[in-house]
This record gives sequence, C-alpha cells and structure tokens, in this order.
Amino acid sequence: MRRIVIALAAVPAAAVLSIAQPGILTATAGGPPGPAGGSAHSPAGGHTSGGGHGTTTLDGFTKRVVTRGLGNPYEIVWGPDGFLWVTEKSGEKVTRVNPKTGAKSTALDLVDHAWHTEGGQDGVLGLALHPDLLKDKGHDYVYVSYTYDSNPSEAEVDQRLRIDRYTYDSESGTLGEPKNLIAGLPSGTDHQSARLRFGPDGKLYYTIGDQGANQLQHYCEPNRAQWLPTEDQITAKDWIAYRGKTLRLEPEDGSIPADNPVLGGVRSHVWAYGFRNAQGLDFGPDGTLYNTDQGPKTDDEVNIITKGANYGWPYVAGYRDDKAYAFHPWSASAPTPCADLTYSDLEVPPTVPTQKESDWKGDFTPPVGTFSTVDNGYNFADPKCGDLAFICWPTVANSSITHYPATGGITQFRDSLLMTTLKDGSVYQLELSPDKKTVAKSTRLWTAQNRYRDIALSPDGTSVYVATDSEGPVRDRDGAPTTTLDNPGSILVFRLK
Ligand SMILES: [Ca+2]
Ligand SMILES: [Ca+2]
Repeated sequence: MRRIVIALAAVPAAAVLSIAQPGILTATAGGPPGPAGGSAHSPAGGHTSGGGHGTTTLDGFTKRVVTRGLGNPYEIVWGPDGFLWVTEKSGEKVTRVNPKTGAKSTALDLVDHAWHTEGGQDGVLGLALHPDLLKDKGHDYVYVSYTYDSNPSEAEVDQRLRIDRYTYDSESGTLGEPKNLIAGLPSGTDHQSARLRFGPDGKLYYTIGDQGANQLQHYCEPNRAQWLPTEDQITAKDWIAYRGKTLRLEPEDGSIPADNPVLGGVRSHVWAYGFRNAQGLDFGPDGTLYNTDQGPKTDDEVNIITKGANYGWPYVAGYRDDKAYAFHPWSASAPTPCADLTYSDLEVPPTVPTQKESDWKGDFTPPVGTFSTVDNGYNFADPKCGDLAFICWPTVANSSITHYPATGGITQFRDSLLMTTLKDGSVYQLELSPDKKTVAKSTRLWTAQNRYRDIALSPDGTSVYVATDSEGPVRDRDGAPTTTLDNPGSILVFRLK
C-alpha cells in the first residue's frame, strides 16, 4: 500500500571516482573495458562528477531495453526457469520478466500487505531464490523482504520490515504459502540496504542500513550501526540494534544460526556490523563475501565481509585517515538539545561533538577499495548543484555488486566485480588484485542518465541485465543534477558486439 508523501526523496550518498589510497584504484573512463580503457578520472578536487568525461562507454557493447514500466525495480535475479525475477520496490510486487520478449507476469502482489512512502527507500526490496528451486527437491522456495505497517488498526504507521519465504507454483507461475522468517525489523524511508543472498553455507544473508539516523529528517536519532544487541533485546525480539548490520539467518525458520559470532557477549543474527547503506552483497566462487557501502559525502566502499568484523561506520568512512569526514553525533548536542537545532549537511553547530576517525581505537576492518575519497578542505557546496547538492558530492552511490564468473562469456569481465551506481549513471568493472584482497582497477561502463540499481547475468555470462530506478536524480553529462532519466523503470541488457 502506498500512502502519503512525507519523506523527502531518499538522499543517497554522493559522486565520482577518485582514488584516495595510494595504488588502490585506477579509474578509467570511456572506451570498452580491457587494456587502456581510456583517460583517468581527474583526482580529488575538481568537480569530476558523472558527465564531464565526454566519452561514451558503450563501445564494444550493444544495449537493448528488455522491458520498461516497472515500479522501481530493486533486486533482479536470473531464475532457473530462464526468466528474470524482479522485485518492484514501489510497485509492491515480484515480477517475472521474459528476457527475450520483455513480457511481464506477476508472481506475487503485495499491494495489500506492503507499506511504502512515495520516493522513499522502502517497499518490496530483497529477493533470493533457493538454490534448489525447480530442481524437484521440495525446496521451491523464494525469499522476499518488504516493509509493512505493523499496526494497521492505528492511525499512526509503525513501519517495520519482514523477510518471508514463499513456495513457487510453476503451473500458475505464482508465489504462495507465505511463511514468515523474521518480522518487526527496524524500518524507515532512508537507507534500507536490503540485499538478500543465499550463501554457499546454506544460510540467508541480509543487509540492513542505518536508516538515515543522524542525518536529514532523522538527524536527532542516534546512529545505531555500532550498537550491538543485548541478550534481553534478542529474547524480546527487539531488533532495533540490527540497523547498520549484515544479518545471517537460518532459511528454514529465520532463527539465529548456532555458529553466528558472539559480539559483546551475545549471539544474534548479526554477522558483521558498522555499515551505512550496504546495497551491494554477493559471494565469489571461493565463498568470499563482497559488499558495497555508500559513503556520506566521500568514500563509497567495497568491502570483504568476514564473521563478526566491524566496518567502522559511523566512526569511519572509507579508511581511518581523517580525510574530509568526522563523526558528528547530533543527538549528543549540549547544552542546546538536538531538537532545537536546524540540520545542515555542511555546517555543524558547535554544540554537536566532533569525533575524528583517529579518535576511535576500535577493531576496524578497512575497505578493499574506496571511490571518491577527497581531501580535507574539499568544497562540497558546488553552486551549480543548488538544492540537489548531494548529487554533486564526490560519491557514486554504489547500489549493488555482482561477481562475474571466471568462465563467463565476456572474457574481459572474468573474475571481476560489476558494480552499479545511482548518481554516476554508470556501471563499474572492478578488477581484483592477484591475491583478491584489494580492488586494483576500476573501469567505467555504459554511461547514461540512469540510476542503475542491480545486475543479473545470463547463465553463460554473455548478457548483463541491469535494472534502473523509475525516478530520482542523477548527474547529467555535464555533471549537473537532473531528474530526466534515459531509461526509467527498465531492464536493460548489454551484450558484446
Ligand atoms: Ca566502512
Ligand atoms: Ca576516512
């Protein structure tokens, strides 16, 4: 169900690829992937956003619109039935798309169950298919996460998030027999994250964002990405501390796996923590779990996720280098209470504490690559960007990550990562170092005025399907904000010529 437009448009993190840590990423723009992919991005400093490169990055590939008219497709997965399975965030359904004809059929309509706000990051979100789906093993299961009103009889909405398991009926092409795995998860209009993956260990993994606490309309809410659940909270099924976490669940009943980490003396669903808006999550063939996390104004990240590790947010963005970011907990303002302050992205009142990244001595797992790390003194107030200044900030708003298999049909993508972005109108190919511990090279592909949300691959890897948002701002070809999208609410397919 969709009601009322309250929320401001979700403001994703901000823009461009510049590379901070020496020798980590070498951005290239334009041209096909492969050797000498084009000119290097300008480094931190200038306005180096989306456009500005003046090069098409479609060279070597064909682009075709598979289907359009989707309601903000969020997760797109290639199914064993040869169809693309798609969640429609604002359309509040799960749709199967014929990749050849673009024909759509509704597998699950959640309009009477889901709750989302217009322009918010809430709605029907994560999707995972059981590895045994349609293999005649009695596991024809599909997992879906969506936001809902837990208190529909009351006037005031109590928005929460749930993950349900459905059984697929291939005769009718529909999902039924819902079984709830977990409900009452914290929710809101901002920073849902919401990637759902089946691990090689047979467990379900789910990313849940910080939900925009400590910024914008939620500026007086403490950020809970570093909070760990207590035993009492777990007993009471109070999941408030799950904000800013990667969760790991039993796929049968949503219970806490016995080998989940004990953090702060408590075993919970939390697998790893300290995230802002981790919309990217995917496993490599060796079981390595990759994620992306969106930075605030700098430092979009790629991380390798390990059991129980702390990825730093909100104490650290990117590396612990004290560059262009410090933590300002607005809720701790004194003596002026936070509620009496006016929020600003650019000017923090003196009553709000400042904590430098290096002030925090906790056990920190750094990213394996960052985008758009800028130096101290960077001017985040570009006058040409007006009310949409965040679109010009030097971040790309990375929105998904997909491991491209070593046997895939596009040779130059083999064993690399494909990363979509919302603000930068591009997909990036990220090549890993030989030890696979860092991102060694980044190539910008398929630039357009699109907010790219997620990727699915055909089984042979020759077709790269990309879902796009239906609306929202992106940088135009000159790097200025625009809300005119080339392919709104679509699935595109890119293939080698
Ligand atoms: Ca981090
Ligand atoms: Ca940093």
